[in-house]
Amino acid sequence: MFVDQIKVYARAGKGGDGSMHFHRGKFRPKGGPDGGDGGRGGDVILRVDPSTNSLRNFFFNGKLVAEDGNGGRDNQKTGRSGEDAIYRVPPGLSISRIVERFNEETGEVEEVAEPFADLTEIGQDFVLCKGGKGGRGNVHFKSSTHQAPREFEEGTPGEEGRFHFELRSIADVGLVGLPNAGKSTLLSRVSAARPKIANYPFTTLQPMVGVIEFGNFRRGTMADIPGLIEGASQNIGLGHDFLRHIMRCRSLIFVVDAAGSEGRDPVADIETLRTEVKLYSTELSKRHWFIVANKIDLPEAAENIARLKERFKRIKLIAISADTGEGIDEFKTYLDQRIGEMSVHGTM
Ligand SMILES: Nc1nc2c(ncn2[C@@H]2O[C@H](COP(=O)(O)OP(=O)(O)OP(=O)(O)O)[C@@H](O)[C@H]2O)c(=O)[nH]1
Ligand SMILES: [Mg+2]
Repeated sequence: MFVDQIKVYARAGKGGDGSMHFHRGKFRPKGGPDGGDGGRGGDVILRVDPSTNSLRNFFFNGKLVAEDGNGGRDNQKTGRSGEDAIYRVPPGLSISRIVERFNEETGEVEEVAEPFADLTEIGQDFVLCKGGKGGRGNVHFKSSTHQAPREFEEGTPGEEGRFHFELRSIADVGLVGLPNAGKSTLLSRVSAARPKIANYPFTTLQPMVGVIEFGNFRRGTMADIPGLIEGASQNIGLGHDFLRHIMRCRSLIFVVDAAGSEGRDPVADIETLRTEVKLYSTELSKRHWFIVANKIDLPEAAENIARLKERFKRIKLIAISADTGEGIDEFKTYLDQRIGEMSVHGTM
């Protein structure tokens, strides 16, 4: 299951109370105050980590709680601090705080989601809820006229709240294909992105997103994703990592080497890719997709394209050469139109 939005409750640790204590030595039964301070409460921290790519860790419980600080101790010792609770979240997490607000028109209290933070920077630590401060012990309340203070402070509560987590998509379209199909070449052809291109499999190991300008201020985003191989849905060839990136694309382009280089069969290639996507997630397999038949500059392509059209009759197919630029105008026109429809309907 792919969880891309969820409500959570988070509470940071309470600060420990200050201590009320008087020193008791062997020969000084009534010593001065020596109650130490309480320790601070732990923070609830979100750590942006690209190796996680869903919110499913939060799904079963939905509670993010950090440890309370310990109370102060005698001999002016500070209580132990509560431990921070660190949760790993995927990049692109958008957080709103759920607050209650009085609606003057309806006269009712209603819940609204206020934008709170967008976490995009990899490795970033974001304090969602700050831990409470430890209270001061009675040693701090001593003065020349007040030798035996019984005052101490309580620790302050940690911040708490309810939040809405939502995982934003990384791109309008994602390029899905076997290694060497020409995905990176296509991205570099239509955007300013400069992914590495080479004649060996798994050249691309991290997704890269490029912006495509369609003119008239219209633009779209396209993600180049590492190649999938047979068995990807069982994590062969790092398949799970790559499929998780594909999950974050609103629609998919299946890129195939139409020339069938190295003895490949483009029809079988698309079938393999569709199978892997479906095995990984039925939701993903229902997303809008179309085929880009690449490498039409090579003579073997024509016959294969006829076979592809025959096998995938109802699927849009655009034939291109990412290398020479042939067919790229048609590709961009179609993509512009699809992305436009997507923003109207919310989905393709
Ligand atoms: N003849 C021809 N070669 C192409 C075309 N597009 C890409 N290639 C070549 O195919 C090889 C693979 O291209 P890439 O763009 O790196 O392929 P990729 O799909 O990104 O591969 P991975 O990152 O390994 O998944 C390179 O040698 C490209 O020059 C094309 O339209 N025609
Ligand atoms: Mg590549």
